[in-house]
Amino acid sequence: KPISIIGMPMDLGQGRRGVDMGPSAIRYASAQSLLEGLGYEVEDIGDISVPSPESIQIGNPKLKYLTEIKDVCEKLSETVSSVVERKRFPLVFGGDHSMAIGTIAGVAKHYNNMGLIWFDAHGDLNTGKTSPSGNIHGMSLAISLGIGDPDLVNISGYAPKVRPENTVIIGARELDPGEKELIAQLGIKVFTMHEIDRLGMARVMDEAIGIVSHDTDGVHLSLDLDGLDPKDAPGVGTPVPGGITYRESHLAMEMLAEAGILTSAEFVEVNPILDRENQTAKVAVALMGSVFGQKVL
Ligand code: DIR
Ligand code: MN
Ligand code: MN
Ligand code: MN
Repeated sequence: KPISIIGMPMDLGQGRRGVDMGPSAIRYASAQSLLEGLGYEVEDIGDISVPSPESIQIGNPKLKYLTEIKDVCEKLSETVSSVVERKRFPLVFGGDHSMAIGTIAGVAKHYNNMGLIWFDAHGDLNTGKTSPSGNIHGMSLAISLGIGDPDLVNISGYAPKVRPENTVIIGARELDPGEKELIAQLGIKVFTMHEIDRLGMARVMDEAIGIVSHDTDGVHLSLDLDGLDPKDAPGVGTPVPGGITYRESHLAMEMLAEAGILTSAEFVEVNPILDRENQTAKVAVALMGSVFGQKVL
């Protein structure tokens, strides 16, 4: 399938500058030529326009930059949706994880029942009530499940976007109290670092693929680079030690490629300002290679 790249230079969903440069950093790491080398037809649609935090007001401290995040996620949703309509694979570069609200809104309306893989050190299952930070990047999975601020939950005019039984979280190692409650309440399958250590990534991915592809007609991958260990992906705003290794993450992507289930993907939270020589964008691009079928032999 042909691929359409979309850049989302979003940094309003969290507190550290520089993640708006993530899409540029990923392009600089030669994403497009790698994918073309694998035989794909690739177009780059360019960036969604996002206002800089200096030019706007924070607003409600429990839902920082709510109005602007809603507006730019609506725009991203429309762009992603038109890519799906054109029978192309949307591949979105970020940008902080609040952008997933827009990406998922744009893809999920094209499926009756979409599966979702949330690869992250965090749950992103807070709401304005439970969030310790007020940062919307820590709420984007809850919002996609229909829980949280109605303005965000109803982006693109429908809710919820995905169901908890079709959602898996992989790599979690830092969850807030409200997020743990929501996981128990909704019954979301979470493969924490404990399960990855104990079962191994191969078995975790077998189970995860089984869950997200059961009775679904599309699967979205939302990959937060902080799911990886900070040694392998240092250029992220909220690093948490003890993460998924470079090799484990490749195996996960290779198994997704083999399963052939993905219909859209986003690579988020790349912050080149906090990075060492663009290592994190390079890892993101290498993982995209595996997602799109690159093999050693
Ligand atoms: C934290 C951090 N749970 C919050 N979340 C992050 O602010 O809600 N998500 N960093 O990726
Ligand atoms: Mn995240
Ligand atoms: Mn995270
Ligand atoms: Mn199912």
